[in-house]
Amino acid sequence: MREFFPEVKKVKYEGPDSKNPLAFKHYNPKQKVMGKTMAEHLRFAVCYWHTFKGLGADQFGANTIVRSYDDAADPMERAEQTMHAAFEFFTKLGVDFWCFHDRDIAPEADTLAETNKRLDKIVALAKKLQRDTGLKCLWGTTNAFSHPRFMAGAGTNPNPHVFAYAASQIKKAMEITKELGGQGYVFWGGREGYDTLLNTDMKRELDHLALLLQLAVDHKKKIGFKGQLYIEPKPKEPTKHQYDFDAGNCFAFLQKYGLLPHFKLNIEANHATLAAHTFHHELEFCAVNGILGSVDANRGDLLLGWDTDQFPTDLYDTSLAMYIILKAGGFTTGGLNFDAHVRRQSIDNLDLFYAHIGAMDAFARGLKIASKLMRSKVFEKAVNKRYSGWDTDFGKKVAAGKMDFTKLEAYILEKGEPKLQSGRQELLENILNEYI
Ligand code: XUL
Ligand code: CO
Repeated sequence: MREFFPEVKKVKYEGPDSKNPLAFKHYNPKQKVMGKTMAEHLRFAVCYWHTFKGLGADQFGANTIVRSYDDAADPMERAEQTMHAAFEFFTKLGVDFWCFHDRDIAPEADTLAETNKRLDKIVALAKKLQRDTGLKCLWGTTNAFSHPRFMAGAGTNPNPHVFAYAASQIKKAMEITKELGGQGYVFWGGREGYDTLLNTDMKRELDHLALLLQLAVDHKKKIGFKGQLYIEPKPKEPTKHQYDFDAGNCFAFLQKYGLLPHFKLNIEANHATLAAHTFHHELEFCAVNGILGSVDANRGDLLLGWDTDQFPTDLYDTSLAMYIILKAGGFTTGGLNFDAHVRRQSIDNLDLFYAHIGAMDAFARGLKIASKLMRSKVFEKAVNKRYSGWDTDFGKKVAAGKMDFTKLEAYILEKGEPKLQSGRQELLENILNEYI
């Protein structure tokens, strides 16, 4: 078999003192942390689109990256080579999962029937490679946003013909995800939003989006697909306003349309920051509402302010994210998918490895730090103390709704001003630094 990444044999754990840039310093897959191995906690996935199909192009210039698997003239031969290269990469890096869009793995043909035949061929190859390597599919998804037919949206398109096309694509993508044993299926509403309200019927678009998701739920049942469905919130890009703006928005939408029992969220760090939230805010919102599903692990750049999809390296982010994930009981079907791409100037194969190794180490450190926070209960104790008034007889009575306005007023008339307490933010931030 042709080797596409000959520069690297197998990335190994060498410990924090290693100076080898192609070794893990912190991610030791078999090391136990709070009763589970690091691999079981972190469930790392490589994404197909950025890692193998992203070749450095941006709005201002063409591809900068040349990959050896991309050299065949025939598009299907290219797709097959890319699949082989991908599994070589997954194996050398040592991740357990991968994620894909339908259109990443097989190029579109002239008709849907031909396109689906191409997909079947590639999926058979991927299935064989999964068997050979032990790799698993974390989730699949549909690209219903790149093709010009979807310029005005998929489910929210003003034209029902396009709605039907999107449905047909999702149908097939769910079927191949099932075929690959996918543990989940993601809906990212690529162009499910609007550029101007002057040409938009918002009510209809929201109803149609919900209908598309309901039809997907029905089809899932029909084919016996057991994976978890996720919605991935994002506030903008490519449209000015995306309907799945943030976790709060998705939660309200899912409740309104009775879809909540069928969906969890896939939280992407850079989407959180685009919505003017922190990554851990979005995770916490999901955790407290029981909709924390999976994570697209990346980061943005606050100075650039667009969806730069950089590899996560910030230990504050990874520690706080893992803290919330551990508090919520850890991943079940979800995991950490690196929805991130190397920079336009990072043109070497080695850069792909450095990027993933750094990100995996950053989350491994985050996991270790989070487990220490869990064990010491340092923040849990501080939070409990801050709310301890609610554990008194009076607090319990108020929380249970047993004190109406008149009784609350009588309480104040008798007791007067409350005693003020410090929020201790600076101290808590200092304590977090000690753990990091
Ligand atoms: C786009 C994005 C997508 C989804 C899958 O910003 O994050 O790659 O994760 O369609
Ligand atoms: Co994403």
